[in-house]
Amino acid sequence: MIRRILPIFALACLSAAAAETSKPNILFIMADDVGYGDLGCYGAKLVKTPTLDKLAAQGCRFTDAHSPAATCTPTRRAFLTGTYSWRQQPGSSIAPGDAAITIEPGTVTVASLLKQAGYRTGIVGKWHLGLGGEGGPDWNGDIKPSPLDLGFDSSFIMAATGDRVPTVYVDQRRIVGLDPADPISVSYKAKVGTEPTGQENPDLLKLKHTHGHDMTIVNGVGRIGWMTGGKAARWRDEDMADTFAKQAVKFIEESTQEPFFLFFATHGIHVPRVPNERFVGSSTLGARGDAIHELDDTVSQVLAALEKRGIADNTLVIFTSDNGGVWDDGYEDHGPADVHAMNGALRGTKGTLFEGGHRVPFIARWPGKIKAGSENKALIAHVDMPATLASLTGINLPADAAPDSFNVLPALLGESQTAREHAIFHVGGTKTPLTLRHGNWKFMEAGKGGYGKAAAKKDSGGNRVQLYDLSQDPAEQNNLAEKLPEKVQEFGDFLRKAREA
Ligand code: NG6
Ligand code: CA
Repeated sequence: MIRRILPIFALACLSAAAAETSKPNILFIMADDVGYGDLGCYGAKLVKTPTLDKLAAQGCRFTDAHSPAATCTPTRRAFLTGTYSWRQQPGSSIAPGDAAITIEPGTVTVASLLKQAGYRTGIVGKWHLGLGGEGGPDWNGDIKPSPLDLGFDSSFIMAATGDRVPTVYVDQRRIVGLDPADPISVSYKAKVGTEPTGQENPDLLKLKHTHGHDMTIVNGVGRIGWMTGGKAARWRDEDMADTFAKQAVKFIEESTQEPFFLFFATHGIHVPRVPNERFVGSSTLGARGDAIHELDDTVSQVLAALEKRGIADNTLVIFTSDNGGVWDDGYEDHGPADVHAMNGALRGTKGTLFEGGHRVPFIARWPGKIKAGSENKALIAHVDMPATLASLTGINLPADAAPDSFNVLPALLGESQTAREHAIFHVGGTKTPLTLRHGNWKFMEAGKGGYGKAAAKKDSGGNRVQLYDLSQDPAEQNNLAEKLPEKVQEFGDFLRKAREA
């Protein structure tokens, strides 16, 4: 597959990196829907992100790092498995909240590799990769398979997203605080129980939806999907960021015997954006801006736990986002439009093939190993983490594992300003158009793509073949496809071959 036809320079990188192995703690923070322009250190002026700006000042800020997809589930699947999610179902598109597990137990993951390297492995936060066997999870019993069957020793998660039922946390294999006398039932097909819904009882909503999200109301917010029961176990959205931060801190505090790997997947700043009371009104950008402030605070709580244990110098911290920024993703929780360039100067949003859909902030700090205040232009993607972290920790990837994962360790450590020569992205699905980055070229297949409002506006990237030269045209304004048919042919062939690999 693709890794086996790596250009020579990348093979050279593999051997260089393999020589330099060590076992720092690894804290991988994946935020949700944070755009390329959403942080102070990436140019934001109207929100304040002092913790993340300091993290960047103490480490490296990547300017061409990508989520493998422009939505959540396929990005996370690719990050964990090192396989592009457009290659296979399930898990190539946004998963419903009651989906069965989308990664087959036993698959090599970044967690299973690090476990093999002697790490204590944990996940805290948003999972959104399905749970349970065929037919989905048994919400009232042991939830299996789960992250615990994919290389994680410890797991405190929400099943999907804040806007999807069931609105509960899962600790190891059980729903937290579930009263057996009030079992949960969940459906994505039809209403269950008699609880109010956004569609039938809009007067009960404290946060209005703009599209979708009109099913069961929990905590004054209409959700995707219906649920009933489990009253005592339901979360309060306002406490979610703190709940996850506390669990991340607990994991760090308890990991004293071995080095740890923590996949900390914040829900911030995904919809519904319902930040804690102490952040409400803290920005001039409405709930979306307030949620960015809350996210910065979440990161500060977790970084403080490293300091408290005196292990910050021996911890590789990565902060990134699972896809680009989006303004209205279904609720009136965004504030004024057009005053904050959430994806910087990039075109497109979450759910599109343009750079704004998948070029994301990526900050890496490892004191003494990664130069403070540095910047790196290398093309890298989350799908590279299995090969990269395996190399860092001296683990050999099995031949058939993580086929799309490149070892980008030299770039991560600042020894190189190049990494991948090419990378492929999609929005979601296996039959939707792909987009290719090849050096500074950006090529998009024709066809229906995109999601939500972006698709409705036909600004999703699909529908026609597009070719941009990002070195001259970083905002993808000047489509060169008609002028350069030979490039269109070359890159079209490249993607056709990649699909067959
Ligand atoms: C969409 C939702 C959107 C968000 C997204 C998943 C509607 C109308 N839109 O289907 O609100 O939940 O799925 O986001 O329901 S992601 O970041 O987890 O991929
Ligand atoms: Ca997301």
